[in-house]
Amino acid sequence: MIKKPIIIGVAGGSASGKSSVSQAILANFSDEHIALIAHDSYYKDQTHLAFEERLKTNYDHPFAFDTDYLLTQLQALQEGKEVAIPIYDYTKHTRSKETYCQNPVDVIIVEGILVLDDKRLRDMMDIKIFVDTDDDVRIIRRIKRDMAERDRSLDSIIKQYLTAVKPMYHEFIEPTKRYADLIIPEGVSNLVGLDIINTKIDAILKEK
Ligand code: UZR
Ligand code: MG
Repeated sequence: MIKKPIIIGVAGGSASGKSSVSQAILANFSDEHIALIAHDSYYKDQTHLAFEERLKTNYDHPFAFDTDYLLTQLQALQEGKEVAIPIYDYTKHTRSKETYCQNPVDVIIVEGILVLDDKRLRDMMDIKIFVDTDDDVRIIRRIKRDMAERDRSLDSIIKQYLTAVKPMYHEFIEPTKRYADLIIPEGVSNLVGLDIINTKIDAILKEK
């Protein structure tokens, strides 16, 4: 393992293609060299709240995340320690009892809607990426994904989109585009953008 890992931030609106862009970077390395850490894993533990109460949480607001915990675990990885990362359960809207073990690696991708919002996180990143996908494409993808994978009804997705996802995108997520080194339109279908990212990662790895 090299001395200090490279940290790459991948931000963007919900269903913009952050996870797919991250996977495309991941595919170039073997598992022991690279890790994908989702900010979503650090949604605050809401186990003490009743399910109905959890539905009222604004998950698109910076307050919904335990970013201090993410920072602590990233620092531990930088120091060469392994960490137990929480696993979030979207169907229950809270942290599950399980964690997974992450070993120190050379490249860490930190992915999530608000990873460019916190200055401390930004300062740890070597490359900051914002995946920029049109709102209509994102809502269509979100409906498909949340019905298939997150156990939601069409009505609940639309309601959540209009009351939280859309306004919070404009208030908190879209403004972080200014901090990005690279803005990648259309996510994973942008092969030139992906190529530039991978070339830059290789260059940083060679420098270290
Ligand atoms: P991505 N989210 C939930 O719907 N429920 C939760 O318990 C936790 C998060 C949603 C969140 C956000 N918002 O838009 C999305 N809402 O997960 C972020 N409303 O995940 O970037 O993969 O779309
Ligand atoms: Mg995602």
